[in-house]
Amino acid sequence: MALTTNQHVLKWVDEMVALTKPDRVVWIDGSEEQLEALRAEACATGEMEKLNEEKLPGCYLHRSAVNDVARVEGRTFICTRNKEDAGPTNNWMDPQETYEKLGKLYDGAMKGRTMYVIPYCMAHVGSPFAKIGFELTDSIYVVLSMAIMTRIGQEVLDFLGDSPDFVKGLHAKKDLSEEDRYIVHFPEDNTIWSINSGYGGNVLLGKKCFALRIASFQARKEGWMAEHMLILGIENPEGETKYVCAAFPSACGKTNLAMLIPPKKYAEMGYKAWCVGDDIAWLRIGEDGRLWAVNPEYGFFGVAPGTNAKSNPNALATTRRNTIFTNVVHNLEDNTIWWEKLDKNPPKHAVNWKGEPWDGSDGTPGAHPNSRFTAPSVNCPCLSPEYNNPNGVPISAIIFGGRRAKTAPLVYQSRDWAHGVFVGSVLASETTAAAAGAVGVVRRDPMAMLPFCGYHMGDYFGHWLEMGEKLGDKAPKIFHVNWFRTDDEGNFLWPGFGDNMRVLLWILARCEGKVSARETAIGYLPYVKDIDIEGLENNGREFTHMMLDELLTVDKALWREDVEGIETFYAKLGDRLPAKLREELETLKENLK
Ligand code: GTP
Ligand code: SPV
Ligand code: MN
Repeated sequence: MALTTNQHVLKWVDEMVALTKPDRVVWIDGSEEQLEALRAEACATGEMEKLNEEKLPGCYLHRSAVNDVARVEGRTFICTRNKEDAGPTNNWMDPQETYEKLGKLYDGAMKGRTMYVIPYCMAHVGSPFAKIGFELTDSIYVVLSMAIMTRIGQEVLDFLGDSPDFVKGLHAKKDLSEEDRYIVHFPEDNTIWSINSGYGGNVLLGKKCFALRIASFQARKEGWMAEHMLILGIENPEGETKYVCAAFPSACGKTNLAMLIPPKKYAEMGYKAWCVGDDIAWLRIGEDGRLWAVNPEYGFFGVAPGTNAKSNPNALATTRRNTIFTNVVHNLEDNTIWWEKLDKNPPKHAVNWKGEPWDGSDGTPGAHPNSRFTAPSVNCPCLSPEYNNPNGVPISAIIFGGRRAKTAPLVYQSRDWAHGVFVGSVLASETTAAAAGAVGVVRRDPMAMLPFCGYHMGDYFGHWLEMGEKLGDKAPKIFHVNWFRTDDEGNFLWPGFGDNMRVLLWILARCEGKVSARETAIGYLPYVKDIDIEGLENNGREFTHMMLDELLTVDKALWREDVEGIETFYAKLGDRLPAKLREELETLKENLK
């Protein structure tokens, strides 16, 4: 039975039912009884497996199809009426033609299946940031994942009332055909159509599809920002907390930084780190003129491999209850799970992510490199007390970062907002397993939004510049970090993880004008003495000032090579590239002479 009398919603649901022809329609009210019944059903059909209730209470295992394990950027489209508005970095199709073409794929796609109607809210229900969406799906895995990742159910419908202001998402698993897989966005119609996938960012439509692609489009129109950013609070021993946002591309360390544990020395001094969000930030200018951020999500969809008691104990703790694991190893010895680098003891009697018997002896990874956990935010031991503040948290610094074996130093600061926008716009990083395709190829990923910006990238940069003008001297300071510099053998030169706190403290000291810096061709870099390396080790060796010095060098020859890449990228954006950024590029070239 429908749970709303909103005619806009009912009419649309009727149309989608007529199109996809499910046997049944079930409205998700968000109640625990309903979700529990769905869990039981998914276990009965084999869609999920219940894990050891004592060791992992409320946890389930799911395996996606082996040809469906990551976002598919080549199959992701932005369908604006005018092709130019999607811009050269997005795939585009004509909206009318796409409705017709995909309409044929959806026709009868839910025959013999159940359509679930999920009302969900991104950001806190009733807050100034809140936006409502519906996802129609024929996957219980999606329903249960959305119930973790977003605020769902009756309270959302009550908040929507009779308003027509909601995002219409349609997802059908169909037959998981790769050729007919489409993740399609119609930003001018607030509509998302996803078909032939059952995996994460392709099908949890509140996440990348709504909270970034559709929301970035809305944000430009409405004067706010939707960004691929974590939000982290650092509390000093005096009890004051400063917040930073950081945009790193997929699988480049957002969840890890967001749940950072301060090194022992700092913890003893009284420093604390608080996680507000690990993937997406919605930012608005507050009444005080500062930039405020909320995490629109309600859970974490985190990378499993590499998560362990040393690298990220908070993330690990977050996954110990009420979590869905996707494509990890199933440890049959005690009906638990495992993934690479969880510990040094792969289970002897296990099933790999493909569902095959596995014991780790043949050298193949047991968990898919993009295997994930879907865990409720409330589980996180370092969840910020401000997480539920509907007004969000004020942001002191914005940090861009990528995976760069060379070129980018450990940290540098932009000269001002416009230069910071330039730094973000030329962000480059090695590709990862989070998206289908080659791994380890350096590509430009502006603001970590290349796969997620719902409109023309040149206009997006323009929007950033405009936000800076509005913020004026209250604008956050903009930085760039790189935890991933390597030596010639490919070893990381920086210990990373919790020790990234040492870099954050320099960043915050800069924001407060408490530390000087040296001006270089690319921006302000720390003096070696200003980053605390006391007690620091890397790869089992003491970390020295010489090592830090190397991480803080700017190799002009490498940077000149980088400039060529920037020029190629900028040329692609044509005349929608703001003149200001072209000037910044000229300044960089001048500085590198
Ligand atoms: P998405 O969820 O795809 O957006 O990824 P993310 O940006 O949240 O990345 P995540 O924190 O899950 O980290 C991805 C990978 O990077 C994991 O394998 C981590 O172990 C590794 N990683 C994270 N932080 C660091 C770091 O400081 N140093 C090094 N060397 N590796 C790191
Ligand atoms: C990412 O790829 O940036 C993710 C995972 O956070 S997904 O939700 O699949 O996009
Ligand atoms: Mn992400």
